[in-house]
Amino acid sequence: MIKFNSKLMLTVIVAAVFVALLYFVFPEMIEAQTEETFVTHSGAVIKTTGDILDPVYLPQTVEFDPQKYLREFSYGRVSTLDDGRTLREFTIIAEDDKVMEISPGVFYNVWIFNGTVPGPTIRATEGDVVRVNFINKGSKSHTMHFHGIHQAEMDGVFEIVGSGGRFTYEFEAGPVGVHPYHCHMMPLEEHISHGLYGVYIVDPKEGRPPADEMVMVLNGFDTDFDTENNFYAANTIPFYYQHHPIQIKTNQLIRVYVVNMVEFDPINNLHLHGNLYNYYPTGTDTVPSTFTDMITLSQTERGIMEFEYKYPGKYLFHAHKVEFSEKGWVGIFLVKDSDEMME
Ligand SMILES: [Cu+2]
Repeated sequence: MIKFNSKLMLTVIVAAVFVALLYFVFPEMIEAQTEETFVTHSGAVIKTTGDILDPVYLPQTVEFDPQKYLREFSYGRVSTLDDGRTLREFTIIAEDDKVMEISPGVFYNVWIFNGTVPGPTIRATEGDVVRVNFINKGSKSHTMHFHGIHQAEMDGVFEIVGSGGRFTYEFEAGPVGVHPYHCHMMPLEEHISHGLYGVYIVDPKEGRPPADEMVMVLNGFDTDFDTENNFYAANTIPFYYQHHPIQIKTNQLIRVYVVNMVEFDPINNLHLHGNLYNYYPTGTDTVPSTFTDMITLSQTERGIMEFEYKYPGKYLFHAHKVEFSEKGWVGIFLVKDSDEMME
């Protein structure tokens, strides 16, 4: 039999109660000063330093910075052809053996174009010649299939590029708009869901009005291979832009090129808080088709959103398919007064 020392027990209980009471008397001494509070879409209150919830980017994994990707455009190596047209040359390397930390502690074998998911945002002006030197460094066959207008042999479907192979895609940029590119090997679902996709923007010759431009690829990851996504995001890392709000200015035209690359789920959508946007489906027209705060996109459907915020503050944007936003597809625009912004 164990004999309890009642005097010792009483001392322990008194000490424990005293420590617990301290929390109510001096809560600021116990709570970390760096914490921020977020309210999730379901109303749960989450405290986080932000950084803790991001993947840790171990050295052996793919490094991807959603903040950098957001506003990074690749215009290629530019030269002028004999006929006066602009040639834009890109080199794209496919790999399929890398591991990325999708969410803290969750590692997934990503298949990548130029080292990241999504691959680089390729940008050209209507009528330019786009030349893509494609190198397959993967163990499987891969291709690049661009949405847009081009010759059949440049479609990246029947011209299979085996492991170690190369292919040069060349076509005239068009039509104006925002298009996806992706691998088109079978099983297609597998090659896309592992991450072989990116955005291809064709600007009109006359350009678009100046704006703070950004790219959002809506994607998801099926990390347990049951053909259902476990994570959703705008630009790969779940909840990233909630923990690191996208800073924009009041009365500044914002242009978002949005592309839905989610596999397995037939639809996705995008809802903006405290505002509405002009929406250009596929970006092929210069006149918006609608002024709304909510669009629904099927697989590879895409478009351009344009809006300005009148009032400063924090505004959510997210999938109104609530399951997707609860699993990571949610972000915040932090709108600052134009004169407060440091440039
Ligand atoms: Cu592939």
